[in-house]
Amino acid sequence: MCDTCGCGQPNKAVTIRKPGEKGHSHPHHHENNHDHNHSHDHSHGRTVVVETDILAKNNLIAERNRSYFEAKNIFALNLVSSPGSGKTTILEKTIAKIKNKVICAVVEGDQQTMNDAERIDATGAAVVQVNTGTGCHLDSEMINQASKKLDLQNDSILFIENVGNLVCPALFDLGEAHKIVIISVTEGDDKPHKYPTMFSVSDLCIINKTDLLPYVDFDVEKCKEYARQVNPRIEFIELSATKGEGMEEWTNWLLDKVQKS
Ligand SMILES: Nc1nc2c(ncn2[C@@H]2O[C@H](COP(=O)(O)OP(=O)(O)O)[C@@H](O)[C@H]2O)c(=O)[nH]1
Ligand SMILES: [Mg+2]
Repeated sequence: MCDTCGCGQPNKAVTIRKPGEKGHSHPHHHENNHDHNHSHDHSHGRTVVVETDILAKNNLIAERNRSYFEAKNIFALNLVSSPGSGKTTILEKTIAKIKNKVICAVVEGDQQTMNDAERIDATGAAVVQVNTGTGCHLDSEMINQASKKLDLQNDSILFIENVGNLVCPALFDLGEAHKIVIISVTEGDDKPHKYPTMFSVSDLCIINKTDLLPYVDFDVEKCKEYARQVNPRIEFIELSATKGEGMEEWTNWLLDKVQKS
C-alpha cells in the first residue's frame, strides 16, 4: 500500500450516490485510527502495523459482503485495470447484450465525477457511483454501503468497476467471486511483469481494444505468457468492446458462470 495516495488514511471524504442525487461527502472511518493520536512516528514498523489493521478490517467486511452475495445468489465481479482500458465501455456493451437474461447492477468507482454512473444509467441497469476523493481503490466497506443503496436483487450480477489503478486494488478483497483484470493493447504487453500482483489475484484477463492491434506493437502471446508466469491458472478473453469481436465469448463466460452459481 502507498503512503501518498490516501490508502492508509482514515476519514477519507467518500461520496456514494445514484445518478441525479445530490452529493454530500461523509467521513469514511477505518477502525484503529492510531494515526490521529500518535506522535507521527513514521518508522517502517509502525507503517506495517497500520497497513495490517486496514487490510484485516477490509477482509472481515469483504467476507460479510461475500456471505450476503452468496445468500442472494449474486454473482459479484471486481473489474480492475489502468484508467482508460475500456471497463465502462465493456460494461455498457455487456449489459445491453445480457440484460434480458439476467438482472445487472453496477458500482462505479472513480476519484471524482458521476460520468461513468451516468453512462451505465443510460443502459437501464441500477447503478451507484462511489467517489473516493484522494483514495486510489474501492474497499469492502464502500461496497457494503453501495450494495445497500442499490437494493440488489436475488439471482443477479453485480459488476464493480474499481478505480483505474493496477496497484492498490489488488490488495483489497471486496467480497467478489472473481477479480477480472482488463488490459488494453495500447498499454504494452509487459504489464503482467511490471504489475504482477494484479495478475496473480485475477482469475480472468480481458485483453481489450484488439481492433487497434494492427497499429500498436503489442504481442498478445507474449502478454499471455507473462501473465501465466505469475498466475498459471489465469484465463484470457480477447475483446474489442467497440467493434464487438470477442463479446460473445465474454458474455458466454459470464452466463455460464451465472448458471453454475
Ligand atoms: N479502439 C477501441 N477503443 C476502445 C475500446 N474500448 C474502449 N475504448 C475507448 O477507450 C476509452 C476509455 O474507455 P472507458 O470505457 O471509459 O475506459 P475505463 O476508464 O477503463 O472505464 C474511450 O475513448 C473508449 O471509447 C475498444 O475495444 N477499442
Ligand atoms: Mg470507467
